[in-house]
Amino acid sequence: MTEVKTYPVDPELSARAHITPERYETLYRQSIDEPESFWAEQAEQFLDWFKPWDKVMDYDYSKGYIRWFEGGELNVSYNCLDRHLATRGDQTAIIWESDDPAQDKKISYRELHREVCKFANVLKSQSVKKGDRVCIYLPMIVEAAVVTLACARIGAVHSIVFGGFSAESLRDRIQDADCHTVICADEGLRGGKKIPLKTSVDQAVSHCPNVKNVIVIRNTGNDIPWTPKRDIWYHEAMKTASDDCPPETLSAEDPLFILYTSGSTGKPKGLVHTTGGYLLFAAMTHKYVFDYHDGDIYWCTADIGWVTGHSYIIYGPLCNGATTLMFEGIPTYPEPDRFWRIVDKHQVNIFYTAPTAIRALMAQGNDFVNRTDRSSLRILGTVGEPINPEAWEWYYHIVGNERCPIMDTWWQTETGGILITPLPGAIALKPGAATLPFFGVKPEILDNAGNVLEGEAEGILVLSRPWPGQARSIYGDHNRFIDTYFKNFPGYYFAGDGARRDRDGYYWITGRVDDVINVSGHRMGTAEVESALVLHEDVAEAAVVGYPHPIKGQGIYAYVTLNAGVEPSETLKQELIDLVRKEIGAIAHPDIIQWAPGLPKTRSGKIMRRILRKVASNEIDNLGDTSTLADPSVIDEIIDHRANK
Ligand code: 6R9
Repeated sequence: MTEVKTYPVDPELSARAHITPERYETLYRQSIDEPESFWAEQAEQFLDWFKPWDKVMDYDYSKGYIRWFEGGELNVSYNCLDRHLATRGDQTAIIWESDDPAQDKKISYRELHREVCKFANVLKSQSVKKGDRVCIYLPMIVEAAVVTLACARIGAVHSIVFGGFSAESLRDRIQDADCHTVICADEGLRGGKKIPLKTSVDQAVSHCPNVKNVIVIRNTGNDIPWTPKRDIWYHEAMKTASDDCPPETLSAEDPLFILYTSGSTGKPKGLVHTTGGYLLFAAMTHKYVFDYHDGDIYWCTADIGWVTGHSYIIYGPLCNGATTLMFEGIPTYPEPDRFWRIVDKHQVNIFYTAPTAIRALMAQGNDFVNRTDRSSLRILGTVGEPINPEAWEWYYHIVGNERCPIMDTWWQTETGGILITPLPGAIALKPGAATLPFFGVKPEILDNAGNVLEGEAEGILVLSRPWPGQARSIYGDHNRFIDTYFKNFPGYYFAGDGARRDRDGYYWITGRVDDVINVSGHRMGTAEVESALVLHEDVAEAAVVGYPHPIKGQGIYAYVTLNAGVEPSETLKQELIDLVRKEIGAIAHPDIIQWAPGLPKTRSGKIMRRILRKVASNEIDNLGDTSTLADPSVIDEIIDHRANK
């Protein structure tokens, strides 16, 4: 391994940072040695409780049993809104930047509080009660934050579905969580293109007899189909709603939201996050990882449909009383300087985005960056996938002018918040490394047999302690929760990622060790894409793997075996791509389809994906052990016709 460059902590930044190197050492040690007192102190410092907890934490991983602050009572929307009114009622809570660069708006804490209270009353008037699930299918508009916080205010459990998912995916998620209420917009707007959200909701809901209400936000104002009685205009309902809505008292372990994510097998799983621990962890990581100070303008470019949007656009920043920027559009519209123009326009200090966006913008050349100022920036962040050192260096030198440290934050939907990350004033950086664990987080590296590896090592990343933001279950299937995360390596949370620890104890995430791929930072189960492909009547079998893609990180490579007698054609390829778009959404469309008369299988009939991955990556010199193949000739045919030569 060649020596990598280290970027030391900037002393000036450290001098004003919440966490210095010494403080990191002390607090980290306390968080591991005396977790109960550590987390009790944090919970008192970060949150307002209606009633204190009886017990800080309790867990038994063999049962997937995790509890934090049991007996404690609080309300998330109270913590994100009401308690700020006295001191920062007029401060901007959300800066909204439209897809159209000519439009933006600012909403203060007082205004946001009022809107949330009103919409909470609208939900109540539609008989939505504590514990009911509400599906949210919205673009990046201010109302998305309003309705999310309104659910939290009355204790309804939100299930936000990314607006890029198809009607079929939406239907599955509405059904799985048994939502009776759906909130959507007429249309979304991204890069000047309209996204027909209401039409998708109509299609989805036609298979969901339990859905009683669809609340529609007027966004683009275009005509949309309407089902009287079931459909309600948001603006009309809000007109008459009272703005007086006391927050519901919730237990720390009451569910706050469900969020679906992909696994290596089966359908997407609805991870359940609860109230007290989640909010504490989101707020605390937001403050320390980004060294957030009062008055900072903070921008996370994620979509609220992903966990990053939940924790780091809405809950973490608002709980800390921050000004959080919400952007409706895309980085390249109208031009690839859009991010940096927004940074200048709103004087953004903290900027958090995904490696795929950085790579896409890097490919457009430096001029788009250099023609902007960006001097307001102080801290940069990335999330979603490993960042390659070239992209890291570009982000650091070109975007940040060598002034802004980069927080490469490793975490997951399941973890609720950031687990492995640098801290701006405390931890020296190495391009491509997620560096060190956050407080209370204890990573270990295991070999395949589950033995703990010490010192410099590479293997499977697991966590040996619970942390407050950890998911508590999979909605409706607690056994799957246990099987997925706690069975393979008893006593640990199994994250599904591999990692290497270097001699400084730094963690380098090496990517998924299961059949999950990461396309532009979007997590996808290869099994889901395969299930969509085999729905086509001409397809006998399909195997999907990831391959290295210069912008997306990983691209989707599908090997497809057609039924006997079916001729491959470009038209058929397009039909298959359209089918995946329809079943899952555009984010899952295969980049490459290779017709494969046969797939490499073991004698027991298991597809040998390891080999397919190598062929897709054009690593054909070292296919590894092929002795268990039932029919070795299949490989030659697949290699001859591979797409990436
Ligand atoms: C927050 C989020 C989780 C998966 C995770 C890992 C990958 C996320 C990363 C990273 C390397 C980072 N991942 N951050 N890999 N370095 N800084 O992305 O959640 O959508 O659930 O994806 O993303 O593979 O397991 P989610």
